[in-house]
Amino acid sequence: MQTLAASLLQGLKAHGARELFGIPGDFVLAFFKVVEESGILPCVTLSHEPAVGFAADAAARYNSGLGVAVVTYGAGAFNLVNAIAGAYAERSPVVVIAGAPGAGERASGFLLHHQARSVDTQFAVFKEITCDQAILTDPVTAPQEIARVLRSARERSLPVYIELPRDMVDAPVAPVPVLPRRVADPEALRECTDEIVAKLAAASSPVLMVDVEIRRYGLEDKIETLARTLGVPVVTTFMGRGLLGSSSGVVCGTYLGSAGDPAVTQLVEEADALLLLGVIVCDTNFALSQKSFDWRRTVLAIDRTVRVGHHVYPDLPLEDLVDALLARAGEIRSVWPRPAPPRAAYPRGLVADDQAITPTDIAAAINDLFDRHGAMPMTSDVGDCLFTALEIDNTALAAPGYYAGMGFGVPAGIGVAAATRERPLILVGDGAFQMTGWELGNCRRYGLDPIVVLFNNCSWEMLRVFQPESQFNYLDDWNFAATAPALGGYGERVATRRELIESLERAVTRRGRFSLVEVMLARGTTSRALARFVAGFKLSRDRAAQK
Ligand code: TPW
Ligand code: MG
Repeated sequence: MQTLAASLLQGLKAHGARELFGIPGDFVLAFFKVVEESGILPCVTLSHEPAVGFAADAAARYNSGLGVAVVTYGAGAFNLVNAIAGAYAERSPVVVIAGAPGAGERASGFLLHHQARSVDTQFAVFKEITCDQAILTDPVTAPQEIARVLRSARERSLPVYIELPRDMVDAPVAPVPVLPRRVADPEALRECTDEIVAKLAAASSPVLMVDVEIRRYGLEDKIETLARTLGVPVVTTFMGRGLLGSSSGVVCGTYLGSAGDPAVTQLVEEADALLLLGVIVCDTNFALSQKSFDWRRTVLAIDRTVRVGHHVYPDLPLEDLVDALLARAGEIRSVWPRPAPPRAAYPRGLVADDQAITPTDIAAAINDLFDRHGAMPMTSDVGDCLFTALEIDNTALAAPGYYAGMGFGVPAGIGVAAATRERPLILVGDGAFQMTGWELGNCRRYGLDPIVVLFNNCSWEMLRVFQPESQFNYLDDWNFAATAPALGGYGERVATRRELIESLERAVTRRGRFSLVEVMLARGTTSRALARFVAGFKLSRDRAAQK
């Protein structure tokens, strides 16, 4: 027997969690005490719960494992809702551990502080944005409940919710078991694989498109082998940008319909068999498509369900499907007659002159930086920085390309730094930085030193592209670089290409504190991808409105 708090922490660790992110409060103080004193998992505290959620989400994405967010009841947990909604949408397995009133308090008849409507309103809200939940009120069943919920998080790669009433922290309980993963029914798997193999064998121009689930389930190496064995061209979705980044050149590019690289768009839209592995079928991934899906030519595997043409196979995990396809790859014609398209050429070789900076210049400067010093793991916020990331080499990236929650970039980068101990490069706009940039103030005490490239156009530029007539999209010029020293970092404001190159170089060579490179951009200077994306998005919205 050990305490429930210790059992929960050991259980999290046994299920692959490597650290916690959180903010304490009185309903979770006793649990935080166990966290600190037991040392079972390290804990990073941040300043505002949205950042806790983003950091835990990014840690899960980078580790292909569980992220953990620990918050107090009500005021803390409700602050986490948006980040968990985003993690749900983008299939990131974040475990929410929320403090709650103890049994005696629940029965007291008082409204409790931090309570919204009923005592269980918090649970009801999280039920909507998590795939499994447990309220740990019974020491006998708690270990099994925790095990079930953590298995759900891993199996479905979605957030889960564990509520820990504060009077339960020290309850003696058994250890948390690790339940085995539920595998595919062998007959269903065989039938499904037969169908896919037949479809591929009959195709003359198949394409493999990958999205985030292949990372969530740790399948990138296998997918690379599959793609090479079959000789099928691979593209990522917009949301899946950065996948297979460490493998040398198996990815042809990122599909973004009319806003993307025309060669990639043509490849996808003219494919006579489209294998979508772990792909979120959402508007940011597909609304800019010139053609609607022809389901007869499409295989879609997502959320433990495989759809082959019009046949649907439930309870069929992607891991099992990929293994089965690998085992059968030899049966499929391995080289299709048409050559793979040239891979996207990314801008490089930025000239150090006194010209003003454009978003493409930032991409070029970062590509050059990576050439000189090696690639860094990246996170990006929403805004033109994310479209600019499409012009940076296809290296590891975590970004909310579908849910599009602003404020993700900086805390996600902190999460990546804490979880991987690698040094991340964070891309963020001025509007998004206004939301969560302050979190950089937490880097110093954890010895984290991310490099932040802040795209300061004094504008909600992406919205201005949608609706140029609106004055509210003009933001003031905050002097972000000047705030960096107060937050324990270095800040430099750059306005010319020479300054940009030199500032990035200084940032890389200086270690131990965060570096903020505040890049001044003229309003109206956007990446080409952003302009084309917004135009295409508006078109598809108007088309949908006319239906
Ligand atoms: C939490 C809506 C999408 S893009 C954008 C807004 C307000 C402007 C971003 O400004 P920023 O970047 O960061 O300066 P840039 O390149 O466009 O200038 N609230 C949330 N999420 C979203 N997506 C919005 C509002 C939005
Ligand atoms: Mg901006």
